[in-house]
Amino acid sequence: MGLLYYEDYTPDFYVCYRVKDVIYTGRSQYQNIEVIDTDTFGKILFLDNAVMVTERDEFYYHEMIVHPAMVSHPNPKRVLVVGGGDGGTVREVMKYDVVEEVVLAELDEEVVKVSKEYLPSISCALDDPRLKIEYGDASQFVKKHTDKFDVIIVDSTDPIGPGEILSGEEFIRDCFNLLNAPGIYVAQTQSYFFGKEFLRKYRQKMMNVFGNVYNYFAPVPTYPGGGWSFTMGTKGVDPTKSVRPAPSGLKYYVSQMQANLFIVPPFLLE
Ligand code: AG3
Repeated sequence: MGLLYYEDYTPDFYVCYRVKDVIYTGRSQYQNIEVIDTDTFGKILFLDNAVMVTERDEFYYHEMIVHPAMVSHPNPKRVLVVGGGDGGTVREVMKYDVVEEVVLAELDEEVVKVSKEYLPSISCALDDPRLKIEYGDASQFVKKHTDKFDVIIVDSTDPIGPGEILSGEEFIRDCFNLLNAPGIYVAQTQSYFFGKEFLRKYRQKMMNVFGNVYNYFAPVPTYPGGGWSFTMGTKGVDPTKSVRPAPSGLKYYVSQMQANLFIVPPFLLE
């Protein structure tokens, strides 16, 4: 079989890859960082044994965490990206000319370095002059910062280890306070098959803070469960209405999705 790499998402469900090449392995102050090469997915970035991005399927996730918010906000000039050190989310945000400034609040400088070195098609916008990178704990950043944002995108790791604090109600509230009106907050909220309970709790926190909550879903072939959830809260924006076209050349998101994006599958409604 050759060398195998796997992500053990639950005790009895693993996602496994045949390795063509191990490109990089290292340990930062915060986590294990690994990049492997595979035939089907190209290069894959793992953080603490969880797949963050692959070259071939990252577009589903990055387009879907970014465009639904960016097409429906009336004037998204300042955008905060929390996590997302690989740069994929920043790359999608930078496709809008209306964007004047993006702040990337990333915990781990090593993730940015490794992505720049080995994942150029994903990290390519990390040198955009509109970007400012703030390294360190994003939960502290959102507490201390007062200069507000129009859109906040939480592209975090799973809610265990370093990413855990980013799914707490306190963090969501600090983001709410840092958001302009009109404003949109959107976060990745895990597999909607395995993470049903997490999603239910997250929705409750959003209701407590924003008083509204919108869920939408997208396929991500390499994320455990295959279908990923996103959770959005807004201040004075109706996210079912697009007010600007999506950038041309996208591979998954199309504007026609927007009006029906927030339909929840019946098994999740109970
Ligand atoms: N953001 C984290 C997605 C979580 C994936 N979880 C997993 N494989 N267990 C990914 C960073 C992409 N910019």
